[in-house]
Amino acid sequence: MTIERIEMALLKLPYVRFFETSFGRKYDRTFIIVRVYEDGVCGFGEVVAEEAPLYGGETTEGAWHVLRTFLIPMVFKEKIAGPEDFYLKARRFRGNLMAKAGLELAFWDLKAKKAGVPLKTLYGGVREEIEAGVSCGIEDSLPDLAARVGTYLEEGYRRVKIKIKPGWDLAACAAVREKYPDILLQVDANGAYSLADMETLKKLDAFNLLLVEQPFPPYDLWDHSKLQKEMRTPLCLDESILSLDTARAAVEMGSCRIINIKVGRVGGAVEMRKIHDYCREHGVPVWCGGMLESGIGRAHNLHIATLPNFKLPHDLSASRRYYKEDLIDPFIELSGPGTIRVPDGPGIGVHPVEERIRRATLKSEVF
Ligand code: OSB
Ligand code: MG
Repeated sequence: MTIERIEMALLKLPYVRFFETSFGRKYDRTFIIVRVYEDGVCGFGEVVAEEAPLYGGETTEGAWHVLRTFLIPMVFKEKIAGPEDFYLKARRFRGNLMAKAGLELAFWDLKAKKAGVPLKTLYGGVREEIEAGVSCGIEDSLPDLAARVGTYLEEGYRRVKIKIKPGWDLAACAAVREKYPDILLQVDANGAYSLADMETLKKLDAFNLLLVEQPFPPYDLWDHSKLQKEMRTPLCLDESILSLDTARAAVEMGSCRIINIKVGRVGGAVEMRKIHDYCREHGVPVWCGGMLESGIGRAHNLHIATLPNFKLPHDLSASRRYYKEDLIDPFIELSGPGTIRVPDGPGIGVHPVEERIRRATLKSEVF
């Protein structure tokens, strides 16, 4: 491969509705779209870093700096031949996993488009349809939360995740369970608790949850292992799992029984597959998390979720759950009750609409 051109754009898109987590309430998302060109074919990637370093340590402006100063010059100087080659050569730079993933994913899309196959074929995906799920933010009141869950169920979702934080946990679960005793339900704390909250967290066992996601901060693998021993409900790690090595440490320590894989968080699809394969060999199911991506990042996630050990419903919802004007044509929709059909065209299989990208662009740069 000889890459002719790389483009980066910083975009801002308003959410259809605010999204509140234990980090706070957000009304829009700022993110980077990366385009890689070869022989007139364009591969698209999305960098999932957010404006503020709350979920992880990276930021959009930091990722922009790392891409333009280190990763993109490396691609041209070292004649990067494809995604695996990029992965190996980019390892000399520490961290900055979201920046690396955005560019690596553009290489994957390009490679699949040039081969004329859907991206899932390169990954070894095994299904045409994936199990959708919806992530439900913190609301102003418990009745608002129950109503919001009801709306998503009417739209066809079968699995609901609710965000929790100290003071919005047991009562939130009770409010949802009272109205919907049988739905597939799970919770996500985004690291808002500590061992001092053990007694509250243990009470989550009463709500028949699929899993409890990331109760403690990212680096507290050991404390997660102590909590898991005390709980019947499986713990699932998100922020803590940054690589195959952290996944292996978490599984060996008993810090979780399920892993949420986000391709951006782990630095790209090569590392994603290593984690996937390790978990498969050790009987640890995984599922695909989301970062409220645009249709470009979400299409990438759909292909990833076709791998065999992606066994629980994902944080993958229809375009209209996130953005009024998603960047892609056609929009991603539920294809049946609680499922999404994976696009079967070449690469990610969806068409980013140039005009919509341009309208949302804050700045761009061509290399
Ligand atoms: O922790 O899973 C998370 C969104 C932004 C940052 C972190 C998380 C989330 C979500 C949304 O829960 C999942 C989605 O994209 O639907
Ligand atoms: Mg999470």
